[in-house]
Amino acid sequence: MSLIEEIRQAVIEGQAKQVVPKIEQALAEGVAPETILHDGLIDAMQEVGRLFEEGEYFVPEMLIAARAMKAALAILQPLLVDQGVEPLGRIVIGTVKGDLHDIGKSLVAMMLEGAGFEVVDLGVDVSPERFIEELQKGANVVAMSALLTTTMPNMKATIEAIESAGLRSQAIILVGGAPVTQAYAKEIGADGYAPDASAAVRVARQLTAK
Ligand code: B1M
Repeated sequence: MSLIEEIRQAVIEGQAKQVVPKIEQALAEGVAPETILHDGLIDAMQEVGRLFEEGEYFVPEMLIAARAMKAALAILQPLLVDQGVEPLGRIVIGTVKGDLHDIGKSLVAMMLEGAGFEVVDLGVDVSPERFIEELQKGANVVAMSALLTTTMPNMKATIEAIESAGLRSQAIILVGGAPVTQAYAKEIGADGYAPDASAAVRVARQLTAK
């Protein structure tokens, strides 16, 4: 089994203590952090989702795998971000109300920060009011993540609340997350959509440069 496959397997099995030294070994052997992230970690979470769908995994197994993934991300974080770039804008990011998935959102936050944005990460289960508070404190981009089809409508509710607060013209709104699509982003009146963390950086750069 290749080292990447071992890392992938350890995340699927939720073995955080094994993942960390294996990643350190892979890095020492010259494997690119991006390869570890995509082929080892993100791929492992896809498999965890598949096992959950097929009834082989339940919520506790998903949680344990998520913990291993987070331990792995903590090692990769300093290696994945560019250093010393001028702040490009202030982004408030969060997973929308009712939704507790934080890995994808945290990855997007980490990449945006690395690309030179100032990032305020509100975490998960974020109400429209919390996003609005940060806009009032000077954020100019609202980045929302949703992983559940049942919580996607809270992106729309947040945009409507921002409109009602009279802040829509000051806010660039970016959305993403596994069930979210470009068409959905357009339908709810978001300014941008990104399918993954690297695309989120590209789209945020394009929108803030306008
Ligand atoms: Co949940 N879960 N989960 N879960 N979980 C999914 C999302 C699911 C697809 C699994 C499945 O059925 N195959 C399914 C959703 C079905 C649906 O709605 N269509 C599901 C379910 C049903 C649930 C519960 C309802 C289960 C239950 O209780 N019966 C429950 C809901 C809890 C809640 O939120 N209220 C639940 C709970 C959990 C755990 C807490 C156990 C755990 C989360 C732990 C944590 O985050 N700390 C968990 C996990 C781990 C998953 C899976 C397995 C993995 C998610 C993940 O971390 N992926 C997931 C299955 C899957 O995704 N294949 C699943 C890795 C991550 C890097 O990818 O988050 O997609 P992702 O982020 C990507 C892109 O989407 C994008 O960039 C990221 C990086 O490339 N992106 C953005 C994300 N946000 C973005 C924002 C942007 C731009 C891009 O701009 C702002």
